[in-house]
Amino acid sequence: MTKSKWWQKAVVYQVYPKSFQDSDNDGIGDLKGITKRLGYIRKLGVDVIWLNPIYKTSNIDGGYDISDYQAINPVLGSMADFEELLKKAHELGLKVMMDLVVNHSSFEHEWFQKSLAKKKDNPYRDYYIWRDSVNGHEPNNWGSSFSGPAWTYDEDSGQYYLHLFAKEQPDLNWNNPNTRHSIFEMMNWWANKGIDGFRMDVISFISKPEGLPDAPKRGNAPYGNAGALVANGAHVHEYLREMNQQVLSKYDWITVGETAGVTVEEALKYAGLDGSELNMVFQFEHMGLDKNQNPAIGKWDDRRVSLSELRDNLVKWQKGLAKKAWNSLYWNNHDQPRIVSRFGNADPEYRVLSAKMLAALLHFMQGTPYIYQGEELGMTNTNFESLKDYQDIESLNAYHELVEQTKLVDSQTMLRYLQARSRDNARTPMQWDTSINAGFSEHTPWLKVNQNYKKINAEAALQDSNSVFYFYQHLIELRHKLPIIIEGDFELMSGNEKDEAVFAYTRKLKERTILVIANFTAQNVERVYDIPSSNELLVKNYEDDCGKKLRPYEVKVYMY
Ligand code: TEU
Repeated sequence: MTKSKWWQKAVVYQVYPKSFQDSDNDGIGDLKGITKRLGYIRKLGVDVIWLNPIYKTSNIDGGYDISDYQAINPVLGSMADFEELLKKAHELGLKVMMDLVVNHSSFEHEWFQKSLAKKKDNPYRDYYIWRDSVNGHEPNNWGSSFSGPAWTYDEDSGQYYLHLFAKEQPDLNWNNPNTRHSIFEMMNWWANKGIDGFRMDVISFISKPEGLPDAPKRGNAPYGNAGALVANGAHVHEYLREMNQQVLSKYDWITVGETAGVTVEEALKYAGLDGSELNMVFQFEHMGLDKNQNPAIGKWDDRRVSLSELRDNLVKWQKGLAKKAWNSLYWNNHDQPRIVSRFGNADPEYRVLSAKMLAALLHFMQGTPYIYQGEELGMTNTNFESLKDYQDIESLNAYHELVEQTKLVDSQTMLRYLQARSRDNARTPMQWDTSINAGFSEHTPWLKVNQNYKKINAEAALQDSNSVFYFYQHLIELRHKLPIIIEGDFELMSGNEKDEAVFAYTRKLKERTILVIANFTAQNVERVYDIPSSNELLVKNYEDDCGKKLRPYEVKVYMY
């Protein structure tokens, strides 16, 4: 491997601004709140903060509906607050990565407002994707990711516009060179502010297929699955190479594409080590393994993933990108339920053990790790009992579509599915201490605080040397210290391929080996691995080492 780049050695911490820290007691987190907590993030030892969108927004999808790319959402603060945050972060040695949402804008964005006028010489019409109706219907059968059709009719101009997400999120037309130019200009404007990179929202969707044909339906779903058809479109790599030339190549940035529908083959292009497109991508396959077996129901379920399936997938990505492209490593983000509840065990007896096991398993793999706020505390899913507690557009629309319209799921079952998979599980306020609303705000928070905050909070974690927090801190320190974690070759332990309880792999660099052994179950199991005797454990989540016996959720990392 050639000399590693800084972002290959880095660890990223994701902040969902609305839910991190409220500084003005309106119940919504804000930029000043984040600035106030930079010391905490620094203490964890990460290198980069990724901020979910903080721009002016119509606020129907947690800020992923941007109405002005160059203005700050006033609810979160001002441009001066952002500059202060950036300056303080840099003083602490933390880089700041912004969210770039340019598959679509908000319907309130000036470009879309101008686009509405259907005049022959309207230069903005073609910034979005407008089509005539076909036989009095939508131009094709595509469904929106948030339920319903992906097309909305505009009475005044007599055409439909495309929105792969909510109707308030019209898709930008990347086919139009002027659209691309405006986007690149905006990115350069942020570069001048001194930011350190971009996470690019659904960037795999920007090139739509020629002629916009119907998409295959999943089972008896009401609409065609547009995502599958649109992902990795014919021109996406061309557009990203153009972006790279016009913007990215000028800066020493970190860039990560959120690439729903990405395959290993495609990732080799998006995230190739030649640097012609992006640094890395978020793949989604391991987040879809526990989806419903009825494709029409999609992600909604509460079943557990099998270890074999999870391992097969992670190994495929480790091996598939090795020496050719770069992985990102994540268990959580603002769209996913909490990992300790999902792949671990949130029962008080096992919560800390399983959170540590999952952390170690991921952090010794090759790639850049991302930690989502609260993951370092072992925060769990919420247990909202009523639909009224949810705020997320995806969850609410899915409930209406699946329970009320298509009746594919009954209401009790759907409430269980929401508890298991709703995006709101990630978005409940950060748990800082035992004071009112977990120290997030003195005002009632925009989304209910998880009731377990008296036990699970940052203050308690910082006082407990055995906490999940210090475990993550240790993993980050090791990554910064040991090149084998960045560069070592990944290999599954032989015989581990079908093991339903234990995941065991090695990393190797020159004469050195790291061996990771993780028990995914709440049972004692025995496994014998051929390792040199008298080895000190580099990382462990129990006090001692019982040799071949692995206790519930035990993880052991040897280096020899
Ligand atoms: O998510 C893109 C995406 O693929 C989602 O459909 C994701 O799979 C889903 O939320 C999981 O349930 C991005 C953002 O991360 C998300 O928050 C936005 O809502 C979405 O784009 C639209 O901008």
